[in-house]
Amino acid sequence: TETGPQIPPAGKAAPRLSRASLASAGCGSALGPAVDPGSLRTGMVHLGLGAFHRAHQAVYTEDAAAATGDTGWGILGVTGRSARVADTLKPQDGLYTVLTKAQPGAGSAADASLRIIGSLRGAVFPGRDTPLLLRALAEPDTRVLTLTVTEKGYPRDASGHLAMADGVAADRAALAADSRQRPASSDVAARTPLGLLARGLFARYRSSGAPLSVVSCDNLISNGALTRTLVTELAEAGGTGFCAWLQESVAFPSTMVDRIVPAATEADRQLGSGILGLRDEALVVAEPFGQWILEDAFAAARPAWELAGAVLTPDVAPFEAAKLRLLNGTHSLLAYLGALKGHATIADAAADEDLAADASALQAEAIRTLVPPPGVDLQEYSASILARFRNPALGHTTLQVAMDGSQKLPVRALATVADLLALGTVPEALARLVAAWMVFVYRQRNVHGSVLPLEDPLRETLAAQAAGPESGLVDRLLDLSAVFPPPVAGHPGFRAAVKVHAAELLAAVPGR
Ligand code: CS2
Repeated sequence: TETGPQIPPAGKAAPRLSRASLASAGCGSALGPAVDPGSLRTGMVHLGLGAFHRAHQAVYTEDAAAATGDTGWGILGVTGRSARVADTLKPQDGLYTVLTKAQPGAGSAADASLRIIGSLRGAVFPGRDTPLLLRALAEPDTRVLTLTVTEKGYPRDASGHLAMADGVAADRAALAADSRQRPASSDVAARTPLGLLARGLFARYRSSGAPLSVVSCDNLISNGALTRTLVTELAEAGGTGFCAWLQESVAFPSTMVDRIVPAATEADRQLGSGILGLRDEALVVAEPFGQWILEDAFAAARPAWELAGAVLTPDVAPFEAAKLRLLNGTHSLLAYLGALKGHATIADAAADEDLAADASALQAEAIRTLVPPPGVDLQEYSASILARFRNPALGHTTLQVAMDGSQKLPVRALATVADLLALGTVPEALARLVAAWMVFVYRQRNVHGSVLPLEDPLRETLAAQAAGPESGLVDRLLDLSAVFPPPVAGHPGFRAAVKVHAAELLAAVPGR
C-alpha cells in the first residue's frame, strides 16, 4: 500500500455552497438560482425532503416563480426519519445543486450540467421542530403542501384504509390531545408524515381555517384520493367539526411525477464542485427528462407550475397507470433480475439482451391493460422508457430500485397481473418479475454468491415467511396477504407460472 501525504481531492478543498460564498465566488447568475432566495416567502410545505423532491417539485416551483415573478412560493422542507438532510442544508442556506446527466454523446448538450436551486427556504425535522411545523401549516400564506414520503409513508391495509402501523396510534393520540387544548398547542413530536399532516391541518382548522391543497407526489394509484382517505380516517380523532372542514376546505389533487433520481455519490459531488467551484453536500443527480401531471382540482392558489412544463388535466388516472405499469413495473423487473444476475446498475441490466427482452415482454403485457392517455402512443412511450433506463451516466443501482418491494409490487405489478388474469391471460413476464422478487428475498445473494441486502419495511415478515425448503417458497410467499391480493394469490395458473420461473432462478443462484 502507498504511504506519504494524502492530497485532498480538489473538490474537497472548495468552500461550501451558501448565499455568501455564492455572492463572493461570483459564479451565481449563469448557474442559478433563477430566483433571489432572499426575496421568497414561504407558501408551500413539503414533507419528505429527499433527493427526488429536490430534483423535481422544487425545480418546477423555482421555474414557476421565475416565470411569474411571484415571490410567494418559497418552500419549507420537512425531512423524514432523520435530521441529516436538514442539517446538511442549513449551513448552505437551503441552497443546493442539481447535476443533470445526459446519455453520453446524445445530442449537442453537455453530458453533465449543473444548476443551483434556491426555492427551498427552510429545512426542518419533525423530531425537534413539530411545533414550528404545526404553526407553518396553520399559516394562511401556506396554500400548498406536497409530499414525497414513498409507498411506505401511506400506512394502509389491502382495501386502502388506514393501518395502525408504527407511530400511527401515537399520532392519533397526539391529535386527540391537540383537540382538547385551546389553542391547539401540543408539542409532542409527530411520528409519521400522515400524523404530522393531520395535526397540521387541525392547527389550521383551529386558527385561520383557510383552504389548502395537499398534493401527493408518490408512485401510488390515485394518490390524491388515497391521501384523503388516510388523513380523514386519522382526523376522526380531531372531532366531527374538523372532519367537515377537511371535506370542504382541503383539496387532494392526484398527480403523476416522473424523473429518475439515483442516489448521489462522492464522485458526483466532486464533479459538481469542479463545475461550481463550491462544495455542495446536498447535491442531487437526475436524468434530463422530467414530467409532472396534476389533477386541476386545487382548493387555493398554487405556483404556476404549468409555466415550468407541468401539465394540469382533469384526469390523471390514465397517465398514472401508464407510468406505474410501464416504467416502475419494468424498473422493478430489471432491478430484481439484474441484481440476481450480478448487474450493479439499471443501465447494465437494461443492456443485457435477455433482460431487455423480459422488460419489453412485461411492457407488452401491461399495454393490454392500459387506456392510452390523451396524446400518448404507448409503444413509443414504452421504448422511450427503456432508452432512459439505458443511460449509463446515471449509475442508478439495481439495489436502490429493489428496495421496499413489498410496498412497490402491489402498485406497479400486481394490479396489472389481476387485470390480465381477469382478461383470461396468465402474464409470463410479470410472473417472472414476481419470481425474481421471491428469489431475491429468499437467497439475498446473486449468481456470484455476493450478498444482496434486503431493505424492506416488512423485512422480518418476509424473511420468516420465505424460510423453509425451496420447493414451497412460492406458495409460502403468495400467502402473504399484505402483498398479494386474493385474485392473484388464488389463481392456479399464475401460481404455476411463478413456480416455473422461480425454479429456474433458484437453480441459477446458489444457496448459502
Ligand atoms: C423507481 C422509481 O426506485 C424505484 O422504485 O422505480 O423511483 C423511479 O425511478 C421513478 O418513479 C421515476 O420517475
